[in-house]
Amino acid sequence: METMEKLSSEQLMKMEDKYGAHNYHPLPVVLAKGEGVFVWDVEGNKYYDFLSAYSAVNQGHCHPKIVDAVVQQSKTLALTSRAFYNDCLGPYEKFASEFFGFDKLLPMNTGAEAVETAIKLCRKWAYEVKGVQENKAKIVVCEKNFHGRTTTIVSFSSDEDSRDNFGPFPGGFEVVAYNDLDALDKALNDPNIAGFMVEPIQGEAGVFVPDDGYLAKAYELCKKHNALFIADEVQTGIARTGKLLACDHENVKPDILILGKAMSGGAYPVSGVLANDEIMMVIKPGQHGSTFGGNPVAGKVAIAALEVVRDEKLAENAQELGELFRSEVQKLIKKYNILKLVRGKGLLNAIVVNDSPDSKTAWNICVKLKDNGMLAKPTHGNIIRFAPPLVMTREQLLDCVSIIDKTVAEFEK
Ligand code: IF1
Repeated sequence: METMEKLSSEQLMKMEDKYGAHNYHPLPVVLAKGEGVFVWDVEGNKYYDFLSAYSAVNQGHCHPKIVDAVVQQSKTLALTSRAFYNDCLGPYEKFASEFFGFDKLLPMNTGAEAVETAIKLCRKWAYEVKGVQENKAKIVVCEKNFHGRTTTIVSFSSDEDSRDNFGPFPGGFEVVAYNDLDALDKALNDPNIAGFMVEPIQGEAGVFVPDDGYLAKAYELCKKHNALFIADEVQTGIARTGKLLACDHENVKPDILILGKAMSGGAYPVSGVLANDEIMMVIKPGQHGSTFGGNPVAGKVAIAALEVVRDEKLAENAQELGELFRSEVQKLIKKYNILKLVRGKGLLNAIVVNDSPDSKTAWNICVKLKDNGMLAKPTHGNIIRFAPPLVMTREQLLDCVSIIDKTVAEFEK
């Protein structure tokens, strides 16, 4: 048995291949250390991280304040379950409710669990408050959505890989085109509709930013039809798009807010839903829960992670550096045929490569970016997502733009 400290990247990749389920196709790099915007592989090569664990590491890798919160609480009291009270949950619930401006928080662990919680909350509100016929509630969702990987959530996915051969599926979802208010209005015009769940920017689909005003008008349509507006901000939230929440760009206050990922800065699985009492209080004791949901470590980590976002002004930084990134990449698009367009908000951006969606070009560019010291990964086909930690400096961002420039030049025919 090889001793752990001597294993090379090659050996570690082979070990994962032999002993791990093949549910991912990672870029061929084995990371061993992270600090701020940087990660290092097993051999000590240094990279800029332009994925941030899919926007979970907004505060930068191993932020000392967040790590300290994990360590201190883990040494004190890690898990009580909700069978008993603990001295961390109330302060966390208060902090998060006030931080985002809602009456209450229902704490969970992963984004998918928070999405499932929002679905249950919305349906229960529909039956007990709106008066929808029992078992007839429907939630409107968007084509090309990504809300997680449970069987209920993938039941309304338009992505075959996410959905196929995982049935039979529960019903209760209507799919409409994203960024299409007429389609939404028609779908909401059904007395059994409980709510509309939407990503303010569709991340996995390829960083699709809807038209200005889409979220605000969608919210208005929900009010018109007495349906709940549910914002899945698991990926777009926590300062990623240049505001605390992507909904803030349009001053939309969701009826149910879903958060995850950077709620903990990537140090620990923390997620949850926020809502006001007329919605949140439909859940009574014993009707929902989770072993780890709202545990003491999660509470302390989340407070630390959110304080970092506030104190280090990460939303403002994301806004400023996002504009810089898109304007610099725009120059590269003029320079290279291989680059088609750049889109995004704040530091959630994507570059679309000028090639067919099933080409390997985007992947090959990412492998070359890796060799040049920068880690990014395609979302689908020819779209590469660029989402660095929000603690990046202007100089570091410009350094990365020059890495993209140098790398893309090698692909210019
Ligand atoms: C994977 C994608 C991103 C999310 C939104 C809920 C969840 C996610 C908007 C569920 C999670 C992750 C999941 C991870 C890769 C990543 C991802 F490529 F899958 F789609 F970011 F775009 N809502 N997204 O983006 O949260 O349960 O994962 O904590 O499954 O491959 P989770």
